[in-house]
Amino acid sequence: MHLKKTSGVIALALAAAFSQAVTFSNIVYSFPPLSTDADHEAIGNSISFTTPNAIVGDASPLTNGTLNIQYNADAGALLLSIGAVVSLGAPTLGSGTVQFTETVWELDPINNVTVGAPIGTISHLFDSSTGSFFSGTISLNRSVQYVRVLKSFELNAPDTAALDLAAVAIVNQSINTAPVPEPATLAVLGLGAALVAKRRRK
Ligand SMILES: [Ca+2]
Repeated sequence: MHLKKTSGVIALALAAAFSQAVTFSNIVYSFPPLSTDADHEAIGNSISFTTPNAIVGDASPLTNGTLNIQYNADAGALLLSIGAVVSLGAPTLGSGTVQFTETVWELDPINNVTVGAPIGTISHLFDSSTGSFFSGTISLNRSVQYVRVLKSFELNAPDTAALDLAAVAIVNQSINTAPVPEPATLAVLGLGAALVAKRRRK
């Protein structure tokens, strides 16, 4: 009887540990030509966007433009934080700047609308002195299961005598959910079951 109960607890813990796949939907890229050929790949809790034509400056007919990536996510559990990684792919040169802003709202999944004010945001300005990589974590001011996320990139590279370039290439996102038992917790639960089994054998 006692052993059965412990096994049940372990089964629940394992279910919690493995039920964390995030569902991404309603992915919208705007605006062409910066968003042309944009694509994504979702793996587990993460999604990676590629934007091969998001480039302005001397290498493009454009000197400025905005690239937006929006999506909905069902975390399958309460969401704690969101990791945001931006890789420009090419260094920002000369007058080039990329203003990255990410905003997170709670989503009403039935009506496909946001609920109230944003629950988290992060921003970063790339220029010729910052390097082409940014990694940050968005803490949410309340835990929700459904979110809408908008990533906005304002690219600017007005022509100067120098080589001017601003581009965005790869944008990664990881969704951190809770509560997920850590391996140590599972090990303790396993040890408990082993002890119970041992006691019963005596
Ligand atoms: Ca130039």
